[in-house]
Amino acid sequence: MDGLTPRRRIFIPPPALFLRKAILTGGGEIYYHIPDRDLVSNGGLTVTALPANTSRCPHCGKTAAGGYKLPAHLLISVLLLGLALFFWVTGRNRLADAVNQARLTSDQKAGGVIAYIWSPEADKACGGCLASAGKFVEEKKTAALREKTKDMAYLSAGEYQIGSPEGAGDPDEHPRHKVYLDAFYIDKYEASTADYMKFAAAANANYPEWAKPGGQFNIDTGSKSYYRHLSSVFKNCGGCPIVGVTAKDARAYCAAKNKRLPTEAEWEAAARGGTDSIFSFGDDPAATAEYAWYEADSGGEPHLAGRKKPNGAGIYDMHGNVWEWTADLYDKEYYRESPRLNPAGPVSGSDNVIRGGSWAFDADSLRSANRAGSDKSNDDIGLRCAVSEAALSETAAAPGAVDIVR
Ligand SMILES: [Ca+2]
Ligand SMILES: [Ca+2]
Repeated sequence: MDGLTPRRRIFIPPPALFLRKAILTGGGEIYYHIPDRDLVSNGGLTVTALPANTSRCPHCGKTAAGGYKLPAHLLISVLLLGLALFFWVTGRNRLADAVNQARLTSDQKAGGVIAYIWSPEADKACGGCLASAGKFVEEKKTAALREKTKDMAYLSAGEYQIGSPEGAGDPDEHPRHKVYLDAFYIDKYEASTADYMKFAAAANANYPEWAKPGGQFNIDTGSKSYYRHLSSVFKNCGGCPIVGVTAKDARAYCAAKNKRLPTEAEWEAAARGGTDSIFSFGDDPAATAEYAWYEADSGGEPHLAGRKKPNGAGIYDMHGNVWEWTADLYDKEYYRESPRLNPAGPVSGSDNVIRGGSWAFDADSLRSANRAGSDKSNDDIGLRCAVSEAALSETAAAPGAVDIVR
């Protein structure tokens, strides 16, 4: 573009005109929008020029020469932004929190309205489109949340009872106690081999032991045959749960998906699916094969995730198939001292908690309350991820993520 770089920074004290005109040194004129979300510290605004052949706002049909209506919503946002900046530059530190909140709110509202105006859904009479813009932003948020929680089960905030009653289970499951958990989502399925391998290949790191380039346990090139009995599963069953990963690998995989490992308490609450019984399907182990791959029906290998019946929360394979890493370190005394509110495990320990039993274990190991720990990967330890509802709403609500400038 002659005479005007596509992006340049100019000083326009807010509130500012929404559409501006610039004369090109090479001749002609262009119009460009001011995305007010790009407020910079010197009080200026970053502007981005529209293509040289654009002379009118594609939705308003207005040019800078004519007086036209700004959406009141946007005007208020810009004013709020200016006010926030004023407080900020005049150093009113005691108001810092309020000002930051005002800036954030203003930024998000303005971003949402601008995103709407540029969207195909926009009402052409965009001077008075606030209701439409609000609906648009709401729909975008809902769609983003739906996408982020696809194939996840929701557990609402509240009290959950975990552990085993006196006289039942192992010593480390006592006492049975109530914990309060904030709302969270947890994957309905164990992380699959295909999905995990995509992550490892993209990162070129965190490979499972059986596929580690040059590793001694590599099923094709390694000197140790530990994982080789599962070679056919690894190569032919992408939907089978990943195994051979450490707790550290598991954390990295979940982090790459903007998720995290569930805490041990979250895992047990999810596994119970609203029940206090030994298994999510009751107290009788006779029904185990309907819900789980374990030593009696697995044929000595993991199976395609999601093929057995789900629990009451719609989650599959919490009993069996593969053990699952949790975020917590293992301490056999932890249920005695665990805090009531969102317990996150002991601060030190050598093992990470694994839960749920596996294709290689008996029904007793699959009990909802059964606790175990490991300090290394194995051919029957996998994972699933979780995410706090609060963490999701923080990211899903940011309309600034929409690329609004053509
Ligand atoms: Ca499992
Ligand atoms: Ca145990």
